Amino acid sequence: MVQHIESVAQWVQQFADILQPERIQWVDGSAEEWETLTQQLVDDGTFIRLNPEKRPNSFLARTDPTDVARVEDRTFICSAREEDAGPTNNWREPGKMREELIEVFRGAMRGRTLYVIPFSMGPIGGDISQVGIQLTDSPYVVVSMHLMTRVDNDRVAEQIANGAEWVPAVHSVGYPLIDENGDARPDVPWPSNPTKYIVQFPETREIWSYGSGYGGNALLGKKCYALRIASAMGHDQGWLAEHMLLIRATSPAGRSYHITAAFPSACGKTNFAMMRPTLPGWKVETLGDDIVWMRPKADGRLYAINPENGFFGVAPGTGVTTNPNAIEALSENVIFTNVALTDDGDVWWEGLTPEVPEHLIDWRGRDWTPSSETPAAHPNSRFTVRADQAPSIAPDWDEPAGVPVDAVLFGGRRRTNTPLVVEARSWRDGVYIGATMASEQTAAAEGTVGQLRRDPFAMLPFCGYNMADYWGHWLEIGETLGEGAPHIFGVNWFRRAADGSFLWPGFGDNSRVIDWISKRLENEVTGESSLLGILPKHEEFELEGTEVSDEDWQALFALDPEAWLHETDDVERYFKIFGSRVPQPLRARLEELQAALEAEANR
Ligand code: GTP
Ligand code: SPV
Ligand code: MN
Repeated sequence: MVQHIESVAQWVQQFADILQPERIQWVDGSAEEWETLTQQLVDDGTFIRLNPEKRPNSFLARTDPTDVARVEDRTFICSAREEDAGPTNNWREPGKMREELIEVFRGAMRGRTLYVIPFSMGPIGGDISQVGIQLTDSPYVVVSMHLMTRVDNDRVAEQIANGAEWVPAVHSVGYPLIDENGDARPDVPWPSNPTKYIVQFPETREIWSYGSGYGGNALLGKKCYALRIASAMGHDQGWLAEHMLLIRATSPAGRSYHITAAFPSACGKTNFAMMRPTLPGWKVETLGDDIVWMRPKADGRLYAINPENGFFGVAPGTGVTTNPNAIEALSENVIFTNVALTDDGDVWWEGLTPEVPEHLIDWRGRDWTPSSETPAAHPNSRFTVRADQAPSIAPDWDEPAGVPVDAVLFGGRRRTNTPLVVEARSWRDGVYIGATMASEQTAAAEGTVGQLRRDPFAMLPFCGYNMADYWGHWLEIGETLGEGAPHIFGVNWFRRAADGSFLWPGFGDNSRVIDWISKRLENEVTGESSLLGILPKHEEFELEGTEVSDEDWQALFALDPEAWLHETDDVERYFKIFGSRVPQPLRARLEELQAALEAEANR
């Protein structure tokens, strides 16, 4: 048991002295623990138990309306030197931040239970897996961690006893029930604090989170560990931690391809990962929907695992037509957060069904009818469910060895400019596509929805060190892999026609893009050379069964050199903020592209 491991026991005691909880509970991940804690959450008003006839063992939580998404401006990377965090991260001097946080944490758990959660990211003991221990005062976090990670006291203890490095992660919602004078105050359904801190110490591999109970702010195995801390570990140790989905696509000929794809938050990872292909004969199996860890292995290939155990998916837009696999996965044992409640005790959100219920209780607990002016579910409302409940899950999805990656996709939400699909001519060009990705902002984080921002590798909020060094790390991994490296593609499902409609049907029809990619991997088609890379020829691409017209096809790939020169100017400005740390090969690619675009514009 982890409580018998000296280093763990000492660390827990050290924080218990600061946090001053009423009691300590060592979490074991058992079914009984789930039963007890979910019932306690119901009794305390945090959870509403959904109608068991409709959705057994499932719950709805409504958060405080000020605690609904990741808080990027309160996310800090505390490396010893500011330049190692880089210009895209909020940096704080580690010593100062530690002092500040200890004061913030002092007494933060008065009157509450401190839960100690031993967990593994990835199958316990796997050679790409890693363990951690999270402290939290939120039972909502404990039961969410049950679904999202492998919580197991004995087996994690065994790993640590055998010498595994473990990441300490401290979390408090920052709502003590007893103040410093000893006076009690009542609890609320969603305790949180207006002041928030999401803090990573990448060099000492520590996570300290305060003030939020929501998603990536509070489930510390996810973005904080599996991306921010793990990306720094990967940089030091020669592997990659990425904001990517992972699938196996099998062609009508029975050939399988492992594909990862980095899309920014709320840009289609979960949907792509659970796709039902519309193209006859194709099969897609889900391995992961948000994060992958990848390591080059002795055979010269890049192997990937999904370090998570569940899906924390965007609810709105998830429906029977768009993502039937997700809908089936959600039939039982689900935690829903900030969706609407139906009159018969079930859940609803925009896009779940074509018909809109006559009456609902919205995510804030208010009566809602179709004439209401606000959405019934929060745009960043989510479901939390175990991965193995998806009918599309690959039978070997939790094999510790991982799968060899054939193709890596980079894509954002772009109304203009970016083509449906383009293949990079080389690893370098692929890294350039990843490094210069941009996307229109979504509701997944605080900020202005719709605003275009650079989001390199979909890692802008998640890279635990200097982004330019991260690009360099990708270039080095490419060198290590050589011939065995996956092919890299840029994709964009979100290009719009002049009338504002999507040019591409998306969802299951994205299998058509996979089909073309597979033909490129097999060298069955040549594609067509363009300034940006290799584009599909019309006749190489399966469009039958879609309503994509010749005109739409042209528009999906239209390349306006003037608009692209604006794009490369913007990249030039963006690279400048990283100074001399931008790897030379990426500068060279930018210059090449600029020269080619200028020549094209002057033709
Ligand atoms: P995070 O979990 O926040 O990282 O998001 P995600 O990348 O998993 O995005 P998700 O699959 O949940 O999709 C987000 C939104 O994009 C949903 O509203 C989807 O309906 C929409 N979406 C997903 N795929 C497509 C697509 O191919 N075309 C279009 N037009 N919309 C899509
Ligand atoms: C994202 O924003 O990319 C998410 C949600 O997956 S959260 O876990 O809250 O970061
Ligand atoms: Mn997702």
